[in-house]
Amino acid sequence: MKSIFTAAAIAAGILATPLAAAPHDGRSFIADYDTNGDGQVTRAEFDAVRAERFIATDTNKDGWVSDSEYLAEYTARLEKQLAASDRSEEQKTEERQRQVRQTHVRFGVLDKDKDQKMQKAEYDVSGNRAFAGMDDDKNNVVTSTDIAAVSAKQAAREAARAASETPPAG
Ligand SMILES: [Ca+2]
Ligand SMILES: [Ca+2]
Ligand SMILES: [Ca+2]
Repeated sequence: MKSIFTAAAIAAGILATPLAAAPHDGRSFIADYDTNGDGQVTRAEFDAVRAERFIATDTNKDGWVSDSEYLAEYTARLEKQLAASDRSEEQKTEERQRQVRQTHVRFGVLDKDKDQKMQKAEYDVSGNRAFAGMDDDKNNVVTSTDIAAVSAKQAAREAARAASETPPAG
């Protein structure tokens, strides 16, 4: 039963969400940031991982992240996902192109003062938003209960959107 359920869930996930959503999806959120392995992410854990990631992404160590540094970090993560996926080479190429475009757009949005540099403060704005988006009960700890609540809300929103996009019959 378990394996059937898992396969169905994976299939549903692939159909429902583009690969791009994967790094921000609930299960990977906990996997990414739960450094002490207790199944939940505190704000302190989240901030520590983000701070490390910012430093790692700033490969030339000039204190800010450039568009190309940002893209390189994202591409490395994307390639790992693509390697694990069973998409065709053609689909993977398409996905890469799409993701590169989106990553440039995202960089532009994050770079609030438009100096072509992503400073730590700008990076933290997106981190704050990501954490707040997952922390459903706003107690500064993201648990599997928060993730379930957020996923349910997201599914409801998507269902509502799908319904509104369906042209009326006749
Ligand atoms: Ca933890
Ligand atoms: Ca840099
Ligand atoms: Ca900037």
